[in-house]
Amino acid sequence: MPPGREMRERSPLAAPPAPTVTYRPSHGAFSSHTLAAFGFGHDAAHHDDPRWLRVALEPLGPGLEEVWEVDAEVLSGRDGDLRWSRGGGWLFAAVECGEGDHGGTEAAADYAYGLLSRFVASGDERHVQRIWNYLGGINDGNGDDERYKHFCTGRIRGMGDVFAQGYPAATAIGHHADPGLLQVYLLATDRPGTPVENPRQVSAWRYPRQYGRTPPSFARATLLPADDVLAISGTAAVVGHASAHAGDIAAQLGETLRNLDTLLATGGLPAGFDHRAPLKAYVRHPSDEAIVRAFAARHLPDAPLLLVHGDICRAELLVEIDGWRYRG
Ligand code: 3EB
Repeated sequence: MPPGREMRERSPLAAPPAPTVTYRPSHGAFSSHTLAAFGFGHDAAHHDDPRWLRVALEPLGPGLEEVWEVDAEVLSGRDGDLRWSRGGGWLFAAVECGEGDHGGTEAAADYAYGLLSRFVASGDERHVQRIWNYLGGINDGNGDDERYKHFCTGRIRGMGDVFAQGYPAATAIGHHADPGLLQVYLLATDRPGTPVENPRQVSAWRYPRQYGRTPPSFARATLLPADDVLAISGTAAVVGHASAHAGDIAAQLGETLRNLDTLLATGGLPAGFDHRAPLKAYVRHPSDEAIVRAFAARHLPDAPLLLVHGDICRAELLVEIDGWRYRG
């Protein structure tokens, strides 16, 4: 259990509504209620707005944009490598940096998490619910020297005690852009959410030593403070602590769906992913796009789906899915 989790308290005040997350075809405009918007890959638009992030993952198929909207006016700004926006009790913050400027993967992760954790601690929205991490060459290096493992060590050092309420839900994926580019962005709010674990899986922070010196620090999902949205971490074919179905994309997709369904049930959400449940599939081999789309058409027919080319943090895993499930 992460530090301090038992001390989590519930606010008696009504929580502000969670951001809505939608996908749209490219070329959308920002509104005053836009908390953040994302383009994917090399062809994504450039906008000089702190709320805009070009994610270093190439879309497979149509290039969509992802938009987060809140029910309030949004303020935004920049501070060195960090950009932020806030409104209605919600905060978006993002750091992009070059590993070479910080002396490597571990130091860059420490730096990015240090900037984010100090920034989060300085405002009202200090409860981090969800965080995404994209780094290059995630599976390069052997054993304890794999770049993902160095990332995990730097991440926990840079986090400090800002995540003492319980780890946020997270995604960590390898990109194929500039190999030294590290992108980290988060969603935080002004009151604690509820971490949700998956009874089919060992909690990541309890992974045994074989997976690295520093276990990954994330929750499988977070029930956002109004208790009506489940923010779901990157979910793959991990059962217990082991990877299942090495090299078998179809079987990994089936196992991933069982894990996603289990998270909905454990979080108390209705079964199934409806038209308001945007999902993102990270696919290691672009040649698997058709298999992933056919699986989604059959088992997740209503959920908006964005496919991107990304490497999962264990070399034998071929696909990972994350997303959101709104109650109503
Ligand atoms: C797993 O279940 C797959 O290091 O932040 C999924 C989601 C995974 C987040 C992270 C890693 C992370 O262990 C990998």
